[in-house]
Amino acid sequence: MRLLEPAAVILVVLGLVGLPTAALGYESLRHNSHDGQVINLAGEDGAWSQDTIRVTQGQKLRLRLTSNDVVHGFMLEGYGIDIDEVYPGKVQVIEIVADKAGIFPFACTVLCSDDHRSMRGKLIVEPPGGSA
Ligand SMILES: [Cu+2]
Repeated sequence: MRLLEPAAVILVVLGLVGLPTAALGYESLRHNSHDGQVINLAGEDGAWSQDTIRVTQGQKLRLRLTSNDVVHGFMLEGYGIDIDEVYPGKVQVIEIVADKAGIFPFACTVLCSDDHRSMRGKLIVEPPGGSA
């Protein structure tokens, strides 16, 4: 019986320390890992920092949206993305799986400047081994 007490204490300590550590480690890994493409897209002076994004169908895509001047919005047709909170100095993260092949327009949705209407671009999702 006396031999089992230290073993029981060790098991309890391992449970108390190990489970939270494993849970926190998993959460950290989940937030930081991204095995797809990461695109930084900044709005400034009536334009996005890039107007064409190209991915392969099935690929994960993380868009990190920000503004270098005023509040912008972002809408991506075909993937149900429509946000109006792209603030200067802050990053809005959108993640999609580009599971539909084709050409999907994106645009600013907040009247931000005289050049607002030119804040357009396209997401090109190419099927594996082919072109959209
Ligand atoms: Cu705009």
